[in-house]
Amino acid sequence: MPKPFLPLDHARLAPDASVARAREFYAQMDRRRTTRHFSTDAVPRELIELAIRTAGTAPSGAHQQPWTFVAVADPVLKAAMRDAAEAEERAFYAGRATPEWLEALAPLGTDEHKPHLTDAPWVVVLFRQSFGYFPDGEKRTHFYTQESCGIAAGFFIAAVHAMGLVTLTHTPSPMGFLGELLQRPANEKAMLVMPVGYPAVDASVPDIARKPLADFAVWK
Ligand code: IYR
Repeated sequence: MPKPFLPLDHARLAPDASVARAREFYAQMDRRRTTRHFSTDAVPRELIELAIRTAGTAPSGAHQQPWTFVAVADPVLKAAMRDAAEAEERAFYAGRATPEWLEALAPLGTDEHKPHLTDAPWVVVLFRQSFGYFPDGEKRTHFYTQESCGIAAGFFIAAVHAMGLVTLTHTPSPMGFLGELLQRPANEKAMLVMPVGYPAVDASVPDIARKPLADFAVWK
């Protein structure tokens, strides 16, 4: 039996109010920067919960919501994640990465040291549920999980920024160690590691600019 539909809860804005809100939101998002330098200052769990709730409002393929956010505050676990990530990254920077890849990363100043994994008070790991289960335990195919989790990650990042915190989309590679350390089931694949916290007092960012609109928007 299909579920009944409900009326959409929507308040139409006057056109000038739309423009004002759009400008404000854009200006706020345009101030977001990725920094690798985190303060060790504590962040209340409620804020992380709100960011995860916000991520969970993302649209998803067949509304399957194929994501699991694991929020890690335990210093022992964070240290274990850092050790494992740095071991993989050492192999990456010392040979696994192609020269082209290393050249592309050079302006960002990344290397095998991942202090943010222990400095940030929270490390949130996004797992993609590549498939799910029906209530009777039968395997359930999930659709468009990469796209769905990518959108959810975007909402998470926007929520973190809106609350005055910073995050970093860290992609240790390969990520298999995360499922093991965090004891996730086989249907969950680690996708993104996002330390969350305040920036360090002396946090810096690379001197890079965003593309002009004309380079990424096409009008027909
Ligand atoms: N996973 C490595 C390398 C890396 C790759 C990309 I693409 C980046 O945008 C940044 C880093 C690391 O985390 O250092």
